[in-house]
Amino acid sequence: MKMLVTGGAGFIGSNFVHQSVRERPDVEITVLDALTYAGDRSSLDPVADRVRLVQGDIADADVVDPLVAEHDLVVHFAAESHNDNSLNDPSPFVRTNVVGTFTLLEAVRRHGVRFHHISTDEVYGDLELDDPAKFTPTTPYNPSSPYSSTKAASDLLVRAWVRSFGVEATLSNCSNNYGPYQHVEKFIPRQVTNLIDGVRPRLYGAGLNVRDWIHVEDHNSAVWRIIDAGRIGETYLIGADGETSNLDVVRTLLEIFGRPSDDFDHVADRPGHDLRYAIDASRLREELGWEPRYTDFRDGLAATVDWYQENESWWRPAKAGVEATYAASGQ
Ligand code: NAD
Ligand code: TDX
Repeated sequence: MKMLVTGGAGFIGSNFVHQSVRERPDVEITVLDALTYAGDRSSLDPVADRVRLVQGDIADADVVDPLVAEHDLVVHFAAESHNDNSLNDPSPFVRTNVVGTFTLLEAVRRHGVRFHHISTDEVYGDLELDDPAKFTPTTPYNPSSPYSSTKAASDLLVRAWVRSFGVEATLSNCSNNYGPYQHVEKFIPRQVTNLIDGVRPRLYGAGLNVRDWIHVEDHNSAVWRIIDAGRIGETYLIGADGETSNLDVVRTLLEIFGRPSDDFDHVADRPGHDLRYAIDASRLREELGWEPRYTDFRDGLAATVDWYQENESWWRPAKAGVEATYAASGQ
């Protein structure tokens, strides 16, 4: 099988490529990635001999169409992915997340190629802290940020291309991922690399916001279950019952680094900051028999800390610039 992975030089996409090389020796892999600030060619170094990397924009039909035509399956990770950036400049989010997904859909439609669309739980908006409900595949869409609204738009395009044109697509909406190769702009790598540098972690607002953390390897094993056995046109929510407040994440990191539990700073909150995300993954677990492997969040975090300690050359070049941008917004 020939598989095209968009965004395969980013955080989740590169982990997906590594996992696929390990576990699917029969799959030929091409990565299509624009290598924006968030994409890093070196994230694919360990598998470079097994993967073809094409640098290109998913919104450019002249690049996308002939490449899609050569493949049997497209797994679509490429996106502008950071909420804070989307508040500073939404424009690349509309282009990549909406126009890029549209461009890919037109190509898979033309060439009859199977498509899997990677999306986020943020399309459902947020929940109150004490709400017993979790997101399910029928929760109404209610995105808050430019990032999540463009992801919501992309999901709706995929659903419409399935219904109107018979495109063979599945969708998955996952909760917050953590693990190796995540950009230092994101919450966990930012705090881990701050702690390595002897800088106090930075919590937005009171830090009571809850995210439903899942290890990136578990996200990607679920994506493969859906590709293998998911029903065409269906949406699967991916989550591993990992609800944790930002404050508790920071306290756990401080404990791993042997620092006092109050050794952090509160900084300016994110405008429109979603309060809580929580995933009900029962369709994935019951229909497709998927189970997460990383069930102990502290162990997964400690392994992630080890990875950032051992791979400073990977993250160091981006660190100062990211911190300068945060400093300009009081964060
Ligand atoms: P990331 O920002 O680390 O990686 C995105 C990749 O896409 C980068 O390699 C970048 O170069 C590439 N890219 C950006 N614009 C492009 C374009 N126009 N053409 C081609 N390539 C382009 O993001 P991530 O965290 O790995 O997220 C991957 C996918 O998973 C996204 O669709 C995101 O919405 C979704 N998702 C992420 C999370 C999370 O916690 N990070 C959770 C749920 C869903
Ligand atoms: O320095 C920080 N301090 C802080 O308290 C940063 C960078 C973040 N935060 C908070 C904001 C969020 O409540 O931590 C939480 C997580 O923040 P991010 O890592 O920016 O993730 P989030 O906005 O929740 O979105 C992530 O999960 C869903 C990914 O970036 C998205 O791509 C994915 O769709």
